Amino acid sequence: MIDAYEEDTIEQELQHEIIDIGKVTIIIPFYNTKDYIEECLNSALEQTYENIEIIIVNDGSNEENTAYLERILPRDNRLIYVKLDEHKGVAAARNSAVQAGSGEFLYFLDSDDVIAKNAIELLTRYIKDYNLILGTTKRLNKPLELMNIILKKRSKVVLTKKMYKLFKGRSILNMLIRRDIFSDTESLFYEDTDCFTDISLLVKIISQCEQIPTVKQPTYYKRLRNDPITNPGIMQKPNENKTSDFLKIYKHLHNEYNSNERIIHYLDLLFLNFYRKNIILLFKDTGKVDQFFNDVVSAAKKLNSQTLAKQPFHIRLEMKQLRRANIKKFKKTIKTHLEIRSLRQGLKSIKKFKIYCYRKFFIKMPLKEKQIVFESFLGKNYSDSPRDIYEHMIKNNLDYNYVWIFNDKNKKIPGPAKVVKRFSFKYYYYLGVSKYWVSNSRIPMHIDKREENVYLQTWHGTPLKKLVFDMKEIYSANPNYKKNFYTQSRRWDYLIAPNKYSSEIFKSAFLFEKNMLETGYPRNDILYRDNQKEKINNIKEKIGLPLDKKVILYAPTWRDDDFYAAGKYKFNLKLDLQKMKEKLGSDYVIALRMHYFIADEISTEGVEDFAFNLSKYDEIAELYLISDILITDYSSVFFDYANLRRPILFFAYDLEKYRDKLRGFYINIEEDVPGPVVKTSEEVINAISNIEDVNLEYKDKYDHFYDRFCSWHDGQSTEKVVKEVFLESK
Ligand code: C2G
Repeated sequence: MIDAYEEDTIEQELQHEIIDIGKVTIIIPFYNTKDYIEECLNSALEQTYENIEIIIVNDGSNEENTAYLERILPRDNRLIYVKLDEHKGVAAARNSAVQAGSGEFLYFLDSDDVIAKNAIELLTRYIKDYNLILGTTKRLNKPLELMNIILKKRSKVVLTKKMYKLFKGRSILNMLIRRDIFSDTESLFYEDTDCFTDISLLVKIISQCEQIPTVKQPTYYKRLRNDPITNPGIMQKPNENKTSDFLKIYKHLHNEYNSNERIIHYLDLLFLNFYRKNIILLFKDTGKVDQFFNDVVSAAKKLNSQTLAKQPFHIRLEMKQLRRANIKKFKKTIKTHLEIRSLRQGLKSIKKFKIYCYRKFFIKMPLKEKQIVFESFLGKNYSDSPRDIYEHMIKNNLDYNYVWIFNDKNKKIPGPAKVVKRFSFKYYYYLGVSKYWVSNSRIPMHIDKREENVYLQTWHGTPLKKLVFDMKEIYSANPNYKKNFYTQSRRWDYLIAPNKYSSEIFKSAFLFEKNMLETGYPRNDILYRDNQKEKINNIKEKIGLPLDKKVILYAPTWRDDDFYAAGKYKFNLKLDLQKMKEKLGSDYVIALRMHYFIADEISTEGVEDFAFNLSKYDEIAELYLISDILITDYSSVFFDYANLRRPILFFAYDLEKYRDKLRGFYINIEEDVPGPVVKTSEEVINAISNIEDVNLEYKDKYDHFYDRFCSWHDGQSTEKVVKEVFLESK
């Protein structure tokens, strides 16, 4: 039961000054986390509670990380640096820090997290005579300077006796612990596993505490490590490793505390929870049942029968079979369990039911060997390389059936393709039964492809801004970006590279190792084929642009940190359209083309005869053809536009933030791009008014740029791709 802490009385007694209750030892284990350590360390050093010591243990990090850490370690007599001679794991690192420390209180902080300045102050304020006090932990989901961390002198505090409720997260972070509840010689953390070593300290705590207060004000900010593939945190290890570690520590502690009812109850609940959340999923693969069966059996045999009796029927049944070591019956039950589980999931919503049908039925139906599903920019338009591939195939009467996916089910496109609405039943059906998928962006995570399926990923641009595994921090709406990207890109069989430079980057940024098609982009064939006055005028007429004016195309990209929700980004138009109209309106009009992630509607009010919002226009390549000048920022559009050898301006008003904080670039934008980098509307107007001078000034750079990024393009890229994927491999 949760009692209210005697908050009122305490508040009256509260002094605003900080009362020193003894030294706090803050323990930070460090293992190859150089990207985060400085913020972490600073947050510890800046504590408003001053009687602290900080012990940082370098747990055998590699040379680069060690050198970095030793370089940034500040000279501060509150800091103790312990260097282990080899990697021993977080438990050993923490144990050695506990030995090295002399504080009356212990506080554990991870080297990739940060604490609020008043974290220790709040905890010391409310610990009173308790052996331990917990703080509240939040997720660190933005760059630190953008986080609104509120510092308060006071907090609501609640007391609880329910140990499982408090410690079901199995973590000892963010709690102030009285050192003298442990004996001096005792080793606090179990060192024989990598994961779950916190549990060994938690059970010691449970044996010493009747009830525990929690400060409700957030004190600790936990980073979700964004790269579980190339740099995983401990708990981002594969489920197999976690399972064997969990079972090991569970059995070890069960033996050690077998006469302590409260601890056994806590451990058993942890085991049952872990079984339902992790082991069951691992057992989707029956090979894993064979591999882990004995280990799980010996754990299940330890369970207290009374705790087990309160579990749902199917868990009791599975535990019974495990305790009898009946693998045959267990496998059968587990199969039914998983079936029911996925059906139950499937019945939660229409969307989930469609996914259920996809996995259960559609991908098991006979494969249509001659059927291709196309999608471009997440179903938003009929465009880009998928469109060129499709049009080439129908023009050449290839013997295939075609399906196009759009958000708009009434979308009209040329040729015989069947149009299917994205995320409808038909969408799942066609993805399930068609042998080929052609897409220029990612197909959602939950659509795992069938083995025989061939997936051509055309991608959508030469990278300027860093991509996926070359990105350090992820500030976008989706914190699982890298993990999801990895899973999704494992499904790609072919990937198109527009130039040598991209081919190299795609290998590292996507960790792509399958078939790289070094053909150039199909989407750029049109720039060689249709670059003729008559065709250009036809497009202008179709759009409704005046034929007697030149066209400026403004096509910027999106900003990772400025969003309403995933895939729905904000955009603040910084170009002064009114002024541009005044200065340039007699010769030019401007076509505004927002990125497909932008949800904001761009206003052209007052300049309707000068500015045309073409954000919804299907094919940007047609806009390239009709424009005389391109203005962009960090969008990949300029790599394609350069095929036309027409002038490009870089309106990079937030260059420093974008380059240094949000993304980072592969090339030096100030040195390597084929046009001027400008920051204000005045500079844009000035450059356009003197465009001939700009052309002359950038001629050499442009030639060099063209050779490096455009030279694979000759108008034949589509044909090469089709030949490779749909003709040669037949
Ligand atoms: N695009 C567009 N209109 C814009 C910006 C982009 O139609 N205003 C289209 C172009 O085809 C462009 C593609 O979307 O090449 C990708 O846009 P980027 O701005 O480069 O951004 P992003 O979608 O993040 O892709 O390797 C390239 C990167 O993946 C970038």
